[in-house]
Amino acid sequence: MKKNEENKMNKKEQQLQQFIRENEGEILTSNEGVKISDDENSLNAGDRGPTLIEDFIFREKMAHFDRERIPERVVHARGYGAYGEFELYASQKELTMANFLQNPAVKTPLFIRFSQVAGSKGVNETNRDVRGFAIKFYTEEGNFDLVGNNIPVFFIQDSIKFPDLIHAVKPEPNNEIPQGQTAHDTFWDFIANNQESAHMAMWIMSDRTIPRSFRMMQGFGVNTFRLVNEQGKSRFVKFHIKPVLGLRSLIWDEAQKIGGADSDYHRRDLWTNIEKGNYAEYELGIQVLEEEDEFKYDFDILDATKIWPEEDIPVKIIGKITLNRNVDNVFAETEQVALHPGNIVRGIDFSNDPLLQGRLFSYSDTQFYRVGTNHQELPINRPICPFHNNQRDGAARYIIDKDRIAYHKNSLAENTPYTVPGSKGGFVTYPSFVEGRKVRATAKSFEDHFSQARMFWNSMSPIEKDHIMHAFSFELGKVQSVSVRQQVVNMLARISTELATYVAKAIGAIVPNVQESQVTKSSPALSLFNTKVFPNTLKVGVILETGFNGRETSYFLEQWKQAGLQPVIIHDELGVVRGTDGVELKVDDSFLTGSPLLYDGLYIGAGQDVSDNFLWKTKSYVIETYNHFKPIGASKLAAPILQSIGILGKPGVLVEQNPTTFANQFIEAMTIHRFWQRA
Ligand code: HDE
Repeated sequence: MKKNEENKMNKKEQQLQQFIRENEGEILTSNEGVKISDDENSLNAGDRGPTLIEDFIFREKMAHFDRERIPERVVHARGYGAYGEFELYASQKELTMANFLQNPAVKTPLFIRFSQVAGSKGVNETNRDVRGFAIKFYTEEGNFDLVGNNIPVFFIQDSIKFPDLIHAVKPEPNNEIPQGQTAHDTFWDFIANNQESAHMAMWIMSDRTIPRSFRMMQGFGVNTFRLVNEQGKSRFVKFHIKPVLGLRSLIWDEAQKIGGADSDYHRRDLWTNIEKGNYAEYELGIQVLEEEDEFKYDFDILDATKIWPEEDIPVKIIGKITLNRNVDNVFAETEQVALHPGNIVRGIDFSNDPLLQGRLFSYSDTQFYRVGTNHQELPINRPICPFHNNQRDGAARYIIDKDRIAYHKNSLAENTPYTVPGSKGGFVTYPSFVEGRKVRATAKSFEDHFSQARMFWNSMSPIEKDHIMHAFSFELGKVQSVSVRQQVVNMLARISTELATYVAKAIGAIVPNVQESQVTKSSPALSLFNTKVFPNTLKVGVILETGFNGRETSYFLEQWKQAGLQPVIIHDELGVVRGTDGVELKVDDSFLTGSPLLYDGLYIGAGQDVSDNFLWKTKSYVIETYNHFKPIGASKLAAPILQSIGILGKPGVLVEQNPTTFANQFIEAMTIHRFWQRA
């Protein structure tokens, strides 16, 4: 509990304290409390004889171990979480009676679990995939879960198709290949034959699905919800989460290779930065739509394959989320957390969005199966406000309800626990009007699958378009079925001829003679390059050879740290590296343990004499960094290395002339992060 030592505990942390056990320095016992004298030898009949069944110590230890795993989530299996809090900027009383959105002085504890959708629990973390962005707000009036993704739209419109989508994206069942990837036949077959996916397909082929860090990606509630105020007025709402550091992504070549260099890349980034006090920060925003404007747009506001363009319906920023504490135990907290879009509080309500409606069943259903009947009692899941009801028993019941009465209505306990009306804080469903025949049908207003896909394409910068074309070419290039490849190109041709032509050429398909979408609208907010970015927490690999300029390098390191960058000292071997002026620096990574993939930029400080090994390794680091468009800086003595590779004077390649100017120029280059002109 690092953060607690510094700050006062919030209510959730106080609650968790009761369940935390520390074992260091304690006597080893069984779960029944019996002190154990030997934990290494089973009880045998003679020292070469069989184990005796009476060995209760062995039996308990092994039986518990045999049951250590619970089923992994059927989707979003690999995930990583942290605690934090939400600060409201100003009361949202006008819009909602949600208790946690009333008073800016009250901080709401929360837990976030980031995840990958398709892979199993052990999948590498830089695969191209949607990232889950799910928040549990522990409000004073119960838990509100915002179970979102880092992409604002979804593949399908009706949740009954979710099992089909997931069967298509998961590894193919006959050979269980490929793990956590969309680059295979069944996935693209699904997309081509369920054309409502067209818009989402554009998003997942963009750089959004290979984020640089959980701390540098957006979150979206995706579904349309309602906000309801004290006067009973309801408005439609979409939730947004925007990272304070801005948006950054990996590039595809890098993402694939990082999978090998560090398959825990994202969790390591989050965990390490929180440990260092570089807390992850985001702002919570809402798009609010008056009920009377429900039919004002050329898309249906209940259709989860559509965004509400920010230029038409602005995002109002209402507060800040800070992740400031790592979990103590990943299983107890991150694995057992049960996030559910159906967990809403007074002041928030559902819309008729058919994707949301089905989700409301699925999450708690899977949690009853995955975690158990009493999953809501677990420390990570229980609310911070009092909770009382007549639900009883079930496997692993933890609470001991003392009362005789477990039914409603009763006279023996004066009908307690008692219900309260809306005016006293009871949850009252918003009485929206519904009418219609029972039908299995999709609304006509859900039929346009291509306009927003085209708008997304129109909104991309040339670099982003290039990446999307490349991503489609890669993914479809992995598809074996010529027919599926062609079907996807046929679909792309309805979005953009330029896109379809590029991809068709790359994968040996033909461009069909269909009309591309005529939509000319764009939404600048969709481009990754239109957010303000900061250099903070980016990593600079600092390669130093013995005899490097001690005084100048120390100055650079100081300046870069002050700008929020994280220098990592790299040398042939671990230990220390010695420079001039008596400067000695601790080596963080050797060429062997490090990798140019893991730094956001590189600086090289050479000495008068440069060993062949240093030259060789440095060159390979520089070439990889250059190919990934990242900044490269060099001391005067190291400049010949860059010259020998032929990159002196190229964009984002800086050689020190004057220490002060160089330190600053390098910070600017790190802020830019990618020098696409090199392409
Ligand atoms: Fe989920 N989803 N989902 N999903 N989802 C689950 O619930 C489901 C959808 C999302 O970190 C499951 O507890 C259906 C959209 C996240 O624990 C399951 C549909 C969005 C997480 C489930 C969707 C999401 C899940 C699996 C179609 C973005 C991880 C384990 C309507 C708004 C939460 C679990 C965590 C997890 C069902 C679509 C986000 C099976 C039926 C749209 C972030 O219940």
